Amino acid sequence: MSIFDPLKRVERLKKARPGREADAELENRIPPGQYETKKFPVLTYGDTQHIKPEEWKMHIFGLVENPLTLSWQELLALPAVSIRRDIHCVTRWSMLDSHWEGVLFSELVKKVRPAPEARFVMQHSYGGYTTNLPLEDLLTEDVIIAYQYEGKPLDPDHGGPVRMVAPQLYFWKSAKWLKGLEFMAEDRPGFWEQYGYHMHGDPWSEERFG
Ligand SMILES: Nc1nc2c(c(=O)[nH]1)N[C@H]1C(S)=C(S)[C@@H](COP(=O)(O)O)O[C@H]1N2
Ligand SMILES: [Mo]
Repeated sequence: MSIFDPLKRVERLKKARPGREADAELENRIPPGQYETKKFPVLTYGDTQHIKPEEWKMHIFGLVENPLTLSWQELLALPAVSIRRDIHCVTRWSMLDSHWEGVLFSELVKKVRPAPEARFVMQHSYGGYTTNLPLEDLLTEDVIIAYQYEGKPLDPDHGGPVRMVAPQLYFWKSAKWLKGLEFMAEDRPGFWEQYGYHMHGDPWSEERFG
């Protein structure tokens, strides 16, 4: 495990100011308080997980009519989509035009059929990380369960073999090494949310904490 105390990390982050000003031309692309990075940082609390694709499984459970366990082969057999989107980390970096390939979350939703009372989803990762978000936010056309980044298999550091990519929210809402999607009626805080991160996390309205 990491030597950093999550609570201390959150306290430090709350005090931090943007290190640099965002480029004025990028005003419509870079949310307030963010700056652009060209390289793709790795942000993991704890250890990188090393999961072989043939051992990877994902359980979709909770308030669904048809709970499902997906293998790597089954995931790859579903229709693939690619997205090109900007991503924003609450530690203030934004990376533009990242290119991902995977399966639309809404494709999986069609298979499991959420119960009418399901309104939130908890993402569960290998290694124990969790993060929660409203089901509504996951149903947009560019939220994918990703297995490729820039045309290559997803590196373990970035969550390979399979991670969530929900680019419209701060990137902590996109679990790496995804192994479970739990449909819930009530919202419940995930890992960082328990230490004060926002339950929703929209970067445009700076839903960082609270
Ligand atoms: N399982 C897991 N998923 C995670 C994290 C983590 O520590 N563990 N960190 C989150 C945070 S804070 C961010 S910004 C992104 C970082 O993804 P990256 O390392 O590919 O840049 O992953 C998110 N998903
Ligand atoms: Mo982050």
